[in-house]
Amino acid sequence: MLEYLENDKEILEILKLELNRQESNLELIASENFVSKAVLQAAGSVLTNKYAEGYPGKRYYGGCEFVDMAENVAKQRLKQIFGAEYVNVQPHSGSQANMGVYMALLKPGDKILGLSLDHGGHLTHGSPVNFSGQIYNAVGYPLNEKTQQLDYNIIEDLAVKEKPKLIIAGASAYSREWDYAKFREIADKVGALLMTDMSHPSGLIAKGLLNNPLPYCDVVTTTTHKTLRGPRGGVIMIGEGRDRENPLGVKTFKGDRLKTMSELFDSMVMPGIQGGPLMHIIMAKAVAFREVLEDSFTDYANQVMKNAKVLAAELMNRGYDIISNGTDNHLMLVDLTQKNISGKKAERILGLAGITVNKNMIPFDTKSPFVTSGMRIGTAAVTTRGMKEAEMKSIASFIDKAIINCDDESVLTSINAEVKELNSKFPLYRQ
Ligand code: DSN
Repeated sequence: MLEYLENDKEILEILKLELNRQESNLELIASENFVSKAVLQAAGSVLTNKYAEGYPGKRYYGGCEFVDMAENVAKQRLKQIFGAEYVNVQPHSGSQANMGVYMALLKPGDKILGLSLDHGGHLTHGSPVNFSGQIYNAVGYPLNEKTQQLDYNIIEDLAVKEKPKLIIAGASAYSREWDYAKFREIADKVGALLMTDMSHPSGLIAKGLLNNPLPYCDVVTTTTHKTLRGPRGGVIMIGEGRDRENPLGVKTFKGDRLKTMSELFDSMVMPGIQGGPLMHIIMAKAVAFREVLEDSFTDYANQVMKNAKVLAAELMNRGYDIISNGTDNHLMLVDLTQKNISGKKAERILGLAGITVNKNMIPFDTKSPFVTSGMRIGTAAVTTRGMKEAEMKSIASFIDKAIINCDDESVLTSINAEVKELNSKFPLYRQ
């Protein structure tokens, strides 16, 4: 496909550099993955040309008969994956999906309760630097300091004290399972709505390897590009039998008081917060959803989790503290305090060794978010390349060697060569 860029050498060169980076580095960022060539083809298709504001059968533009078909296929496949009664596949991102939900259900100033950002939560779950913390009155629940895990007593006590309108489950950097039934119980006790943002583990939930929040929540959002391995984007879902009357009586921008949550979500995503949907991305979401429905995706998701467990165990064997002592999903948070290196420096020197991670705050971190005491590691992308337990052992040893020799550039360069050698056995797009 690169031949069409021959006339734009400047951009062609940048694209080749990025392709080469993805092929030759070890991608351990927990929120990233590599899409199939089929997803790439749909994302790069002529559907990018089409304006389709509205929804299938109710658009503001002519010529939408075929993009309507693409959106309907995406919706039907997504419903099948998670057992959803209602889905909206138009949000451009996870943030847009969450914004659509909040603005549909809440009024400015309403209280929301989500996992604190510095304990693994997400920006859009109430961080003061994000719209969610500016428009709404956000309270964060912490992890238990001793177990470094969710503590339902703490969450319940906070919910009782704060009486939020909306409780948010889900995280960006939390490696353990969620008890959605317990969250439902807490939400019911205080009369709150319950939302889960399952962006990180949704691909694992899709195959029944982790608890499914849809039967317990009023609404569930996810991005489509992490463990779900689709194009960048977001979706909103309501589980079977869970759509209900506009719970808090919020009105649309037009002043209508819509009848149900699903009507509110549709109206809030478009025209409320977005204009024309990205129809090429919606078609790419449909392609990815079909891949998720295949049996081979169960093998993939299982391997992602096995790989994460092995990588965590191998790092712990080498004296690394893993927050909560392990992982139930695709990621782990490494506390680097004992290794006398900050997350910032670890990210930089691992980069020199050809290993891509992100610095991350650990619960009760004493360092700033720009420095941090930890790093987050995920196995979704390397598993897509076909890597298994043996390669996880090599990766743990590369990481350890790089951290031990963090000030020795020649060692980092030699690890980089070993990383390239390993990756050459697991080609991505060049096969
Ligand atoms: N930036 C994503 C992550 O890394 O988890 C979430 O938005």
